[in-house]
Amino acid sequence: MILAGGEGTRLAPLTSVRAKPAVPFGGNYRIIDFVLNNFVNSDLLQIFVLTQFKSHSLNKHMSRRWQISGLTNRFIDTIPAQMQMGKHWYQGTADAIYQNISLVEGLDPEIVCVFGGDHIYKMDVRQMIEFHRSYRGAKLTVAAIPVPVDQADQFGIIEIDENNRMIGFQEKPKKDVKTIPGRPDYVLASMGNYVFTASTLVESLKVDAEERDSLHDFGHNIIPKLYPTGDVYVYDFSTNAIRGEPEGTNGYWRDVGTIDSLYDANMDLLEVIPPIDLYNRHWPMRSYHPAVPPAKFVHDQENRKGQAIGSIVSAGSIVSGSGVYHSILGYNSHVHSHAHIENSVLLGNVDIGRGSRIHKAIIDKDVTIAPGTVIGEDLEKDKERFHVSPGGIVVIPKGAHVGFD
Ligand code: ADQ
Ligand code: ADP
Repeated sequence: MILAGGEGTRLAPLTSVRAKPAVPFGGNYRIIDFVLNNFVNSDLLQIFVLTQFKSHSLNKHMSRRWQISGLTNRFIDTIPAQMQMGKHWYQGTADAIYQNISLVEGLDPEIVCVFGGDHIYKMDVRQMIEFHRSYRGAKLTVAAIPVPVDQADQFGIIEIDENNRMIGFQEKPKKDVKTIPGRPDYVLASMGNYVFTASTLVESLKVDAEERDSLHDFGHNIIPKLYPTGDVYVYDFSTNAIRGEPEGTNGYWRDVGTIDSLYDANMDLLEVIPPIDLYNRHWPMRSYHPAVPPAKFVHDQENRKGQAIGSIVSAGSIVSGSGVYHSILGYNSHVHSHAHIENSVLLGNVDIGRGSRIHKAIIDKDVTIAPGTVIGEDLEKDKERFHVSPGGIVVIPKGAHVGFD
């Protein structure tokens, strides 16, 4: 069960038009492709993707690339919120699963994975399931990773004993945070990925559904109630190993919940040895690819070079008489003569006019930038027109026509 309904308000304006898992990432991908590839490459192919808010873009993406159904018992089904249990949308993540519990019961599985749909990482899910199975009587296993203590209020914070058993859990604590023994600057954070023994999941959700003051949320309600039974275990994600990934990149996981973290994770892909290798043939990264021509780099009429350095350029793009540096260009990005693009992410179908200069920007799809426009050099001025993140990233919303007035 992939939870793909998050509103993603902190990613506005990119999420004003689409759900967070549908936000384009890394030139060719959408955020949800990472978790889906994790399951497909782990050969786990009974997948429900639960959607709720602003799901049109996500649905389109799912049906174009990820729909499998038909002759076998393998499927990826996108499930919209259907008010199965009365006239209300999903109250919380646990309620999202509860409202679809008949899908689980219909398959009568031994184990159910409940994973978030909005993180950038590679995980061989089989290794986590094997870990869960290795503990007799395990009811739930939660994947975890160390994060700096100043981010503790964004995550479920875990305490474990020497046998990987969960002995404490605080959802997004504001104070009294338990740091990792011997590492006072770090806490052990839940990745929001759960492997449940199926009977435990069904039972816990049914009990929770009856509780009036519950938020019906895994982090707030289900886990705190379950771990005191002594049968909840914690999987150290950094032990997950994938063949062909660069050395030293184990444990790379990014919660791209804010503009700055989304930007940073995109920039990570530009490193010479990136923490996520999109070119690893042992872990193919599927996504939807429109039928567009190859990327092209041309000299303009004045014989000025069109070039991209330290960058990722997706198909359909043309860089003509202009320079693209340390940037990611999504599909059909057209960069005209004399333009200069640096440290930026173009999500696709963007037209950058002649002589424009773009620095540290995220430009959403279908944007046209007028010739001679400057973005990202005077942030005070940019703030009058655009969203500028705390880290100084200028975000141009989808469909904008910039600089034509
Ligand atoms: P958050 O990510 O803050 O914390 P939440 O906003 O509930 O938790 O989202 C969890 C997942 O569920 C996301 O993938 C989101 O897209 C999805 N989701 C949210 N509302 C949904 C809905 N109504 N329908 C369908 N899907 C929905 C959680 C845990 C923390 C943990 C972090 C790790 O609660 O303990 O540390 O994830 O990021
Ligand atoms: P400029 O960057 O000089 O403002 P354009 O972006 O309009 O100009 O085009 C520059 C060059 O890009 C053209 O000379 C042509 O070689 C190439 N080009 C433009 N459009 C296409 C296309 N649809 N298919 C292939 N090549 C194209």
